[in-house]
Amino acid sequence: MRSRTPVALVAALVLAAGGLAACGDDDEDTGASPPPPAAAQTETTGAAGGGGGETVEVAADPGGALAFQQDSLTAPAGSVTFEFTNQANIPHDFKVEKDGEDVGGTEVVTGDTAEATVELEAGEYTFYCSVGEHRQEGMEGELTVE
Ligand SMILES: [Cu+2]
Repeated sequence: MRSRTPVALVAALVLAAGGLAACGDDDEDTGASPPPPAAAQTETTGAAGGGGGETVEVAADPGGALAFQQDSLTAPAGSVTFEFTNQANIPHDFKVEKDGEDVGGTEVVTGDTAEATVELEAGEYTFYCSVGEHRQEGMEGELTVE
């Protein structure tokens, strides 16, 4: 007389149920800056060979506030391309400064994007908007190059 209890089947179900519970590590939140709202820009990794250099995205407040969406930026030393997005109806640009001297930046754009490639050495920089009083109104931040 053979036992036909489907032991294997029961075991499979138990395993499956157990597996479902095994997710959800608590990731540590880095806190600080709020995530840019739906800046869903897929990074266009220019498949064009060579070129090198990193791309850093930065955006002005799309709602028209005199602010960048980023308080601070980080970039690797070397050739860095800043992709600046200004969806607002107000002209802005993106400038990079070190020790009070401009080292590069984009043209002024309104409802558009602009790019600037800047050679950066490790150190602390400031980025800002050079239009009108925008910088004084808060359109500046820290750029750390490492
Ligand atoms: Cu501005």
